[in-house]
Amino acid sequence: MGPGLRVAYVNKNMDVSYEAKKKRARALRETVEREQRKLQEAERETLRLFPKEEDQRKQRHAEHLKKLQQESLRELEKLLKYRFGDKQGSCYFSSVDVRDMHGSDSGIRIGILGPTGSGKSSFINTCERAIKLTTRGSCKTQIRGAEDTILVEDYLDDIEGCKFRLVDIRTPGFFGYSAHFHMHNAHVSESDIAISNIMYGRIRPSQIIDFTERADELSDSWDSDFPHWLHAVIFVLSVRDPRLLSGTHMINLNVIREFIRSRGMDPVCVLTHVDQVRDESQLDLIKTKASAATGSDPSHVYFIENYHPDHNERDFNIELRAMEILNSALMVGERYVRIHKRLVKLG
Ligand SMILES: Nc1nc2c(ncn2[C@@H]2O[C@H](COP(=O)(O)OP(=O)(O)OP(=O)(O)O)[C@@H](O)[C@H]2O)c(=O)[nH]1
Ligand SMILES: [Mg+2]
Repeated sequence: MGPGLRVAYVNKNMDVSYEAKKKRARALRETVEREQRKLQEAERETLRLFPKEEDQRKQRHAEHLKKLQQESLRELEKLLKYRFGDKQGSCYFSSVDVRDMHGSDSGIRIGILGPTGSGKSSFINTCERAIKLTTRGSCKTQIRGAEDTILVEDYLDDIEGCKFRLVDIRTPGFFGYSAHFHMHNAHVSESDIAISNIMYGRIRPSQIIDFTERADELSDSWDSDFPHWLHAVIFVLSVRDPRLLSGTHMINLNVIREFIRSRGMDPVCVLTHVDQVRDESQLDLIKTKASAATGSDPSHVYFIENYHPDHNERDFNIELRAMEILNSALMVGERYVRIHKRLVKLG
C-alpha cells in the first residue's frame, strides 16, 4: 500500500447510541404495523367490493357455461327449423328439380359409417342428446351382431318436422371385407353391391340382409326413390385405432371412398376418442391420415369426445361440436343433391 493511503474499517453502528437504535427499531416496527394495517384494510375493501376469489372463479365459470348454453340453444333452434336448401340458399337449386326433397319427410339422410367400435352409435347418441336435450341417447352401443350382415337403423326420425336423419350403418367386418375384395379384385362387384344397397337406400329400416344379396332391383326410374338414398356420409373413425396411422384404413376404405367420391359426394369425417390422445402433437398427422383414408376435405374432418359412460354429464362443448358436424353434413348433403339432380337432368 502506498504512503498516505489508509484503509479504515468503519463500524457504522459504533457511533449510534443504544437509545437511537431502540428508536429506530420502534419506528421500523411501527412502519411494518402500519403497512400490515394498510394491507388488511385493502383486503377488507376488496372483499367488500368483490366476492371471495373462489366465488369469483365460480362466477366466471358459470358465466362461461351460460354463454355456451346460449350458443348451444341458438344452434339447436336453427337445426330444428332446418328446411332442405337452407344451407346453400334457394338460388343454388334454381336449375334443378328438388321438389321431392322439399316434400320429403326425412329430408337429408346422413349415413354414419365406420369400423366396429369406432364410436358410431356413441356419436349418434351424442347428437341425439344435443338435439333432443335428453340425458341419454337411444342408440345401443357396443352391441354384437353377425359378422356378415349390414344393419341399418334411422335416428332422429321421432322428432316431428326434423328434416334430417342419422342412419346408423352397422357393418361388422365390412371394412376388412371390403379391403379383401379390393385385394382380390375379382369380387369388387360384390362389394359394390353391398355399398350400393346402403347408399341407394335399398335396405329398409330394421331390415337385415347379407352382404352380397341384392336388396332390391333398381326401379324403372332410378331417381324415383332419391329421398330414400343417403345424401351425405359421415365416416366415424377412432383416433386410438392403430389402422389409421399404419395406413390400413387407406386400403380398407378404398372401395367405399371411391364409390362415394366418384358420385360427387364429399364425405365428412369424425374422429372419436380424442380424450384418449396423450400426445397432442399427433393430432395433425391423425387428421391428415383420416382425410386421406376417407377422402374428406381436411376442413370436413372433426375431432370429438363423444358422451361415454365416464363422461356422461351435460357438456355444451361436446354438443356444439356435434351440431357443427351435423351442419357440415347438411351442407355437403345439399351439394350432393344438386350434383345428382344435374345428372338426372342431363339424362
Ligand atoms: N372415451 C371415449 N369413449 C368412446 C368415445 N366414443 C365411443 N366411446 C366408447 O367406445 C366404445 C364403442 O363405441 P360404439 O358407439 O358402440 O361403437 P360403434 O361404432 O357403434 O360400434 P359397432 O356398433 O359395433 O359397429 C363404447 O364403449 C363407447 O362408450 C369417445 O369419444 N371417447
Ligand atoms: Mg354401434
